[in-house]
Amino acid sequence: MAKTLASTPAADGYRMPGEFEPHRGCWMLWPVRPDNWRRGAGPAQRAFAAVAAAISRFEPVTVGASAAQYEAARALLAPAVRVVELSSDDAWMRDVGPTGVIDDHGAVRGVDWVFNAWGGHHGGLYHPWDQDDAVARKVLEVERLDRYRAPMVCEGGAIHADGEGTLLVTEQCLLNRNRNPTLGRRQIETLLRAYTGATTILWLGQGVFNDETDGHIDNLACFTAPGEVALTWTDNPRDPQHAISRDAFERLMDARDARGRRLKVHKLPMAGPLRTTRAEAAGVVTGTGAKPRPAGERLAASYVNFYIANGGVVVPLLDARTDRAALAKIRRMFPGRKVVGVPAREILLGGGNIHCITQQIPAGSPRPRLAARGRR
Ligand code: KQY
Repeated sequence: MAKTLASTPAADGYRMPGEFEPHRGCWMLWPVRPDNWRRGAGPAQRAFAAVAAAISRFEPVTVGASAAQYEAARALLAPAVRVVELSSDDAWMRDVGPTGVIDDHGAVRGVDWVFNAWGGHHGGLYHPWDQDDAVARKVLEVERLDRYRAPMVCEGGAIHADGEGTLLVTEQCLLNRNRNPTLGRRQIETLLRAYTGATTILWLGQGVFNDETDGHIDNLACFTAPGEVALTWTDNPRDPQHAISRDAFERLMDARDARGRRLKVHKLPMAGPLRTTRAEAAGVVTGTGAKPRPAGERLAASYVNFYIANGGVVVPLLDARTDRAALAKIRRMFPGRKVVGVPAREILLGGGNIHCITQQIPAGSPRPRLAARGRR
């Protein structure tokens, strides 16, 4: 049985690695909710299957599906993709899955953050969310990895690590009263350090305009390597995203990471602006209490929401006018990795993108020191 540990990753010598470090594999969930995914989630399921197939070219992929959806998921997913029965309230594995942490001896453990559907009863996106909150623990059990239950609300999409002691976050999300109303900035920093092993927290301000997660960092900016950050960008001063990205750029240019380095920032132009069409909105069931998805709403489309796999990068294709330029830029950011685009509008319509629906498990083993001792 995977153990739940009472200590913290930092106290035990564990750190959150960069996503560009080696992975054991990737986990996803199967989308179903008809009040989030149009036309009974069929188009989204095909998009998720394409993402899983793309990632499985680089590393093992596991998809969790409910008992009722198991056969449908198995039929649509590529044979290389493992399907396991796993209950959830929706399909955002980045946020409900575990954050992997590793030590210097190759041991892996997982952090299980408290999840409240991006805001609980104060702006959260659906209710209930108890099955989502149980996902990280179940994934760690399947992976035979010991677990830390962090005493704070957080989501995997709210933190990006460089693996060398620096964490990138946004104030809009992590200081939001709908996450941890009794904790101030200093207390949140203390918990982030304890549960990710980071020593330096770099705070950006707002996330991508109209991002329903209260501004997750994973839609705005991410580390592409230690000392290097990709940032969603627009040159259009009339776009509300312009001031957000400019503020983030200035903070990044002023920052020093945990090793004292200045950051190199890669500006990645945005798609669109993109909006939900009338036909798309009409396909979503309303009146359940989940966040409505009206026609005309601006979508928080960002090419930064890519997944870095072993030897590859899987990038959302969002807009025929900008996809080619975005792919070319991302190829320059990741020399030595194969960059693959996957059509992702259907994922975007549900409120996130490829990074939001995936969660890597770092490479390593559950308890290598014990295993080594056993062999002697
Ligand atoms: O940004 C993410 N990591 C998740 C997006 C969740 C959207 C829920 N509708």
